[in-house]
Amino acid sequence: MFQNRCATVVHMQSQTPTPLRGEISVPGDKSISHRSIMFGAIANGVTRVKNFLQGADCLSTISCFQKLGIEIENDKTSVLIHGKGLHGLQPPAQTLDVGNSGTTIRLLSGILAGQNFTSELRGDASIQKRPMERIITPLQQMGADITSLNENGCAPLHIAGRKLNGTVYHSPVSSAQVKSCVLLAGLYADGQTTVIEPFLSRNHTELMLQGFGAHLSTDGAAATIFPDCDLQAQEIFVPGDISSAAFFIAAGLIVPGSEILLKNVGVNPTRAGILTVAREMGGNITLLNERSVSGEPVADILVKHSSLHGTTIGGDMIPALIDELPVIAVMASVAEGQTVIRDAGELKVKESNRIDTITENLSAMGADITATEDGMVITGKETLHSAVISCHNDHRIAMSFAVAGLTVAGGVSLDAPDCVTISYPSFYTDIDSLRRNSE
Ligand code: SPQ
Repeated sequence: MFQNRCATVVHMQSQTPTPLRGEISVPGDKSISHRSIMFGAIANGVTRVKNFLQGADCLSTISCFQKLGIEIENDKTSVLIHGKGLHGLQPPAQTLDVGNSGTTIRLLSGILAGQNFTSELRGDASIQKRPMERIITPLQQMGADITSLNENGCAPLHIAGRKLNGTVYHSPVSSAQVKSCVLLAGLYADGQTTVIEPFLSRNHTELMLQGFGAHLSTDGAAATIFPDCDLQAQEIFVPGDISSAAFFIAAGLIVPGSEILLKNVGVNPTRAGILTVAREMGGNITLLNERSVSGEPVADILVKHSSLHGTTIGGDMIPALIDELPVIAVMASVAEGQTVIRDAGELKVKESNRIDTITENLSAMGADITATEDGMVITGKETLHSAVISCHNDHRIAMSFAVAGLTVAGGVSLDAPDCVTISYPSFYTDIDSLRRNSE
């Protein structure tokens, strides 16, 4: 059984792994949940959000906007945001605490840069190491007064809001957080603002802002926003998070005898790279009941245990699966042959340096993995072995290695199992329910 209250997650009793069988609905999408609060707060009227992710990161976003004078009611089945329009935020009485959430600090900075008041943003130990010059540079190009209060250029941030000017920004990284920060600042600028990325990153901001009535156009990896449009409140149903579904896609593929139906998962092509890669590796994955919900493509995903083989992942595929690379690495470590992951240097600046934390932990489990400057090379083995996993308080590392543990006799021990609450509070319960169906 899984035990999520203590520092161990143990796959016990039998020497053969227990299959995962049955259906689950993973929680709401984290990226869309954050954006629903932010855009609802600066829209006119009451935005109602269903299937909102009640994870720690999204609760940090709610708390920041409450401190900015927005009334938000969260009864866990729906969230009501009493929006006050583009110019309705109030000066916060205290520092805004984003916790562990990169999305909150980067997108919120874009909004705060154009206000007529000053604010400060801080976060936890991980946030204080994540790069902020990637948003400071374009915001300063727009005339913003934003500075890092940390000698390493990271949070805390100090923002003295003021009128901004429109710009054309060529981002050196494909990052939805940078793009969204600049587009949100563009709402408060004189003239239009364009962001151009090397490769298109997740496009929830563009789709949702258009849904809220913003004047925004896109052309490939470029997005342009026109200022001073009025946003109008929306009814939003948040689809299941494909980044959370990814753990069960991987588990379903690599644990013998498994068959899992994942209901109501967002399959936006800018997020769904794991489906392409898993199929390229020989994964048996079927999309059922494909439909559109609140402007986002959604499907049920049927996954069956499969014999996987290695593949190469890089270039424009990376932004569409950046958060899934830890669990893809786990899949690769038990696939036949070699998997090469390149162009993924962004992994180094997530909640942990994920190139290092994946390599450290897969090596501890006996995998054949070599870290490279921008990725890793993994040669699959028939089996891994039990190990103690250093999560580095990174939710995606914890869940990826919980999945790796499902394939080995004796399972794995996680040193920080509770960090999954950042994005998937019911993760262990969902694994338990699928394993119980095999008993
Ligand atoms: O919000 P945070 O902490 O940055 O979360 C992560 C994650 O693994 O959950 C990254 F560590 O997701 C990011 C993602 O990597 C969420 C996100 C978004 O909602 O816009 C975009 C991606 O980051 P980036 O820097 O590539 O834009």
